[in-house]
Amino acid sequence: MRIQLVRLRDARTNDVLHFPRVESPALGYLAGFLRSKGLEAEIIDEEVMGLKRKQTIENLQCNSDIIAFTAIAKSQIYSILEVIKELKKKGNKAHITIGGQFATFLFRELLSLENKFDSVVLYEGEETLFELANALNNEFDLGSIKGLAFRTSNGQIKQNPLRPLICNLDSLPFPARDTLPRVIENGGLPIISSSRGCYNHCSYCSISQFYSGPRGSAFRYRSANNVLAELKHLKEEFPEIRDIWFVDDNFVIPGKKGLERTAKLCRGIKDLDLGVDINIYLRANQINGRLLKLLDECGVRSIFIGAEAGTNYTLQQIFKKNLSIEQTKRAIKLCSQKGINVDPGFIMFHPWSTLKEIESNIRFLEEIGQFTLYGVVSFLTAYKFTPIGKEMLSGERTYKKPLFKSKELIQDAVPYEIADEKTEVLLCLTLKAFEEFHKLPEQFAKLKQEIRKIRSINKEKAIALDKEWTMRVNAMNRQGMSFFKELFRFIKKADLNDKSIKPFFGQFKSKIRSYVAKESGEIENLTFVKKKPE
Ligand code: B12
Ligand code: SF4
Repeated sequence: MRIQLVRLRDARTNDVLHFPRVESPALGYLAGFLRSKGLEAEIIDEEVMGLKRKQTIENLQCNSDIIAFTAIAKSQIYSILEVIKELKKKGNKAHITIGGQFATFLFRELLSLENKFDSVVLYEGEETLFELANALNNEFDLGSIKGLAFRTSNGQIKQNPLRPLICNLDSLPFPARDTLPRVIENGGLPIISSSRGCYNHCSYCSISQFYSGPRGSAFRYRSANNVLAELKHLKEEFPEIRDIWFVDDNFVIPGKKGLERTAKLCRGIKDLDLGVDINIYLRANQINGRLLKLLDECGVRSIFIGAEAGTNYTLQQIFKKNLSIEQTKRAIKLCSQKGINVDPGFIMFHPWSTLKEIESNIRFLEEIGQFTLYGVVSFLTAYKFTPIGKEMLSGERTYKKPLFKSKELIQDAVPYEIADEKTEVLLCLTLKAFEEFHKLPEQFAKLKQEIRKIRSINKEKAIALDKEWTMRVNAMNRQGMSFFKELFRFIKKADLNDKSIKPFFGQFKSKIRSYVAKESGEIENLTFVKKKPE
């Protein structure tokens, strides 16, 4: 039984500075699990492996029994559909399945597409995919596989009972790292997943929905010893790694037992002396001086904190964040004092935004002094399967529907317009004006990858360049904010029927264009990435 596990290339996230190129932990875990059961599993990661679409299709035309796709975003689905179409045209007979958050929540929409997916693996995939392989091998009935939804031969969609969540994460084999050498070569970094799920219920987030679907604890974590063993193994196998990204939604676990585990893990990492910088996610309310000392000592250099809003009303009543902006401010201040970089996630616009609120958001971001362009130019995606999306769809929360219906094949989010007319205009103009600006984070992301690459060759040079990089990125973010404020001030005063909007916007865009051109040239001129003559 041969299974191919596939991630296709896709438009990257705008937050390229926060999200470097990485492996797919999902495929790593699935491959590790299947191999531990004696099955043949191959990972095909189009982006990491640098495959052209044609090559991916050729790779998939090799008589495997199952082709299994992963997807976390709608845009990936379109690529997947394109590939399946090609495979079917070539007479490929493999069973085609898909898994992951997106596929789980939208399994009916996916299975109702004609001649595309044979099945969808719902929620955690390891055991279900293994059982699917077993069933296909032995011609068992798919109806007996917990956690599977499938299309019958006459096109009916069947959903089997859900499979409970894996209760002991330590029982899983470590993820396969097939693609890590390429990721490192490209200046990316390895991912560690030391827990699954979350104990919070923020209204815009899919995580708590995903892990509260099946029976079992919605938040589980691996023991400190198990994580340390993986880290030790990883460093032995890949001594060149200099950074690690823990993708746990909350690196610090609450409660007495959780905090003990966190402390044990941090001390263990310190003792391993890995010589790596660590990036983590934390909630602001968990941060205190004692914890920061622990984190600092084990090498944590960057913390992503979901700040999300600049007013307590939005934070608590709309985003249901169970936090206050005062807690966020305090947490960020403590991190800065310790010299730990903070990346505050932020959602500038949402369906009920007003100009007054945008003004408070600007004030908040300027006060904390840490913001990213991605956060300044951001808006809520109200996924259908999140609490806020469900409330909008059920009418529990009223919102302004757009005039025109979307013709998209798959609708993963609730389309909306901001009810306040001026704020809607501000969002539209912001998105348009900043289209050009996004070129800079892309360039900076590439530069960061180059810096990572030279870290093992010339550490001192890499540190100096990293400083220069941080300075320039901060300057770019400040400039981005300054442009945003200029647009905000104009819209606040403007009469929307006034003819002056068009000329102002034309000038504004060309100002952004010249800034981007100048800055872009300067980044290019940072000579350390000079190419060798051919
Ligand atoms: C690492 C990460 C990334 C990485 C890599 C993602 C990847 N998988 O390739 C990068 C940086 C590229 C990324 C980008 C984005 N991400 Co992201 N990302 C994450 C993060 C932090 C961790 C994911 C992870 O590795 N988890 C650990 C693994 C083991 O779990 P898993 O992926 O869920 O996989 C399990 C199951 O889902 C299932 N499964 C998954 N795939 C498959 C496939 C098969 C065949 C089977 C059988 C099973 C299966 O089995 C796995 C093992 O049990 C999550 C948050 C989270 N905690 O999940 C967000 C998250 C997945 N990202 C999210 C989003 C929105 C994005 C972006 C769209 C952001 C943006 N606005 O641009 C982009 C999408 C870019 C793109 N088109 O690819 C959302 C997804 C929301 C949704 N659709 O439901 C999440 C949940 C964050 C959030 N709370 O909002 N992301
Ligand atoms: S946003 Fe973060 S804290 Fe909130 S539910 Fe999602 S993962 Fe948990």
